[in-house]
Amino acid sequence: MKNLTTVPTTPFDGQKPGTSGLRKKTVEFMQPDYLNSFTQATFNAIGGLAGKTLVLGGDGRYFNAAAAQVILKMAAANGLQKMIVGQNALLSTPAASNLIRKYQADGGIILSASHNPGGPDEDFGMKFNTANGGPAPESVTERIYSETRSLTAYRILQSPDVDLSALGTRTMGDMEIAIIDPVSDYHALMHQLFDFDAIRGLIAGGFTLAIDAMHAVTGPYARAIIETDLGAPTGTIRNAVPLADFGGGHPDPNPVWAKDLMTILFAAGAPDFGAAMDGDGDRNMILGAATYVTPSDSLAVLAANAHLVPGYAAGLAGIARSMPTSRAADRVAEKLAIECYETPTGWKFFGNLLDAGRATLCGEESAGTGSDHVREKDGLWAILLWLNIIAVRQQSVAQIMTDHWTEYGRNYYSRHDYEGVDAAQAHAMISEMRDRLDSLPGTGVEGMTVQSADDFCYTDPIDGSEAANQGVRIVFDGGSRIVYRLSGTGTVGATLRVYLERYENDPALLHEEPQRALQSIIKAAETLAHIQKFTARNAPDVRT
Ligand code: VG1
Ligand code: CO
Repeated sequence: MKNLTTVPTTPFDGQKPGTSGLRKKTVEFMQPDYLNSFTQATFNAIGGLAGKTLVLGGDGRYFNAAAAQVILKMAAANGLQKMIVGQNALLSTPAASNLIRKYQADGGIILSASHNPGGPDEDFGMKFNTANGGPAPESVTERIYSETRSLTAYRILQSPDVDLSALGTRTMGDMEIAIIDPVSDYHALMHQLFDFDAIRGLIAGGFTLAIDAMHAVTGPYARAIIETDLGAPTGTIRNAVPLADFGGGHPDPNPVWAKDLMTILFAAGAPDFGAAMDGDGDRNMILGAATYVTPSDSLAVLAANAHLVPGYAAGLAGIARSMPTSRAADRVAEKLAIECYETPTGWKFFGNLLDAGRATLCGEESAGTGSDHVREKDGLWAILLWLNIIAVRQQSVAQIMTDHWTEYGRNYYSRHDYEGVDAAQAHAMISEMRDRLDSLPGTGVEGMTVQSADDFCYTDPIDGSEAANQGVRIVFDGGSRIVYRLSGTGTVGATLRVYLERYENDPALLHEEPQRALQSIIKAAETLAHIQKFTARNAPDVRT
């Protein structure tokens, strides 16, 4: 190939993918050869690119477009046959997953640091998805990391940038580049799952919505589907234009970062339904008028009602949730007499269960819900599933929640995050807890007795692979639970996540304020782990 260069390089430290790809400060990603080295390591780890097809796109954050050009030139130099790219290098994570599956690509590269803020002083990220459309499993990310440790050179084509703003087919060297509309294939997939006429009727009947795309990638998707197709008024989608810095916010759909939306939904004359999605479109927050639905409850409600929706009318094969996610979904699975799987944090652990047809719905407490329609969590899908269920049940979000808790009881739930704390201290806290696990069962804390204490170790039921040290969990008599784990997506210091849960089925106690309902669990979490001492904080930064 003409103009092909092989550039010598030396390994960069710390190119180890975390919970969801490699996530670093943007300046770190932009230093000479950094992106190139990680890209070459990824290509090497999957056995080269000759004759293959990949999908490429990102969430539109700062450096997205420039990084896409580098990856194209490197893919061409590495012998890729075809790259399917979203117009302007944009693709939501679930849309990328769909494209990989639909066009039987060999995998895909998603440029995103998801819910982390973007911009020159913020975060950038890169994820590799495999041919099933899902995040690379640990066996693959380990291979990528090991390639980064021994890399001596990368290959790149000296070529002008490709204009990614116009749809159509181009070539670069011997590689074909198909520039496609990022929305249309995803939009078609949604039509296969949902009753659009029913949702259209709901909206035409006066049901009002406010959807916050948080200046991230889902704006164009939500506009095409919810405004143009389903008939919601223009302006229903807020912050709908993707911006390189997400307007200066964290594109994280929770009550703290989507505060403006919360205010609207909790004000007089609030819309009937509210939702927000994250940077790369895989997370969702669901709200009703004066109602916040915790992600764990959302999974349970969706599982209990999915049969009302065409795509799931045949019922669910099983449910899967990440370990720290509340056990509300387990109660639904029990009633449906289907399996409920408990996996480590991170969507990659759902892939085998979905591929094997063992689970239909999956969810995480961090605002991720999805199904076997793709191999990623999917924010807009979750919104449409809620809307379809509401259209059938003709009830408000608040009424659906009350009915659910009356039937199943309520798993009060909250996550407390201590962000950017001293990493050594955070690790010391976890390791001290680990050392004491064996001595905890039978002891009393804040009036409760510890029933079991362990560090979650997962054995994949399909391929037998193991993932150890996935979070310290303390379970009390009566089913209350505390989980401690360190984030694998942060880029500064360490982030400690403390997950708190208590089950309640007294009909008179189903509408408490969650922080109050969890008071003794919150105290027990401090008593057991000395969070204040290790984090040097007297309160969490974020409570969701
Ligand atoms: C967080 C969430 C986890 C989610 C991951 C990626 O990971 O807790 O549930 O799968 O982000 O989501 P961690 O390791 O920081 O707790 V996303 O939307 O950033 O791709
Ligand atoms: Co995300």
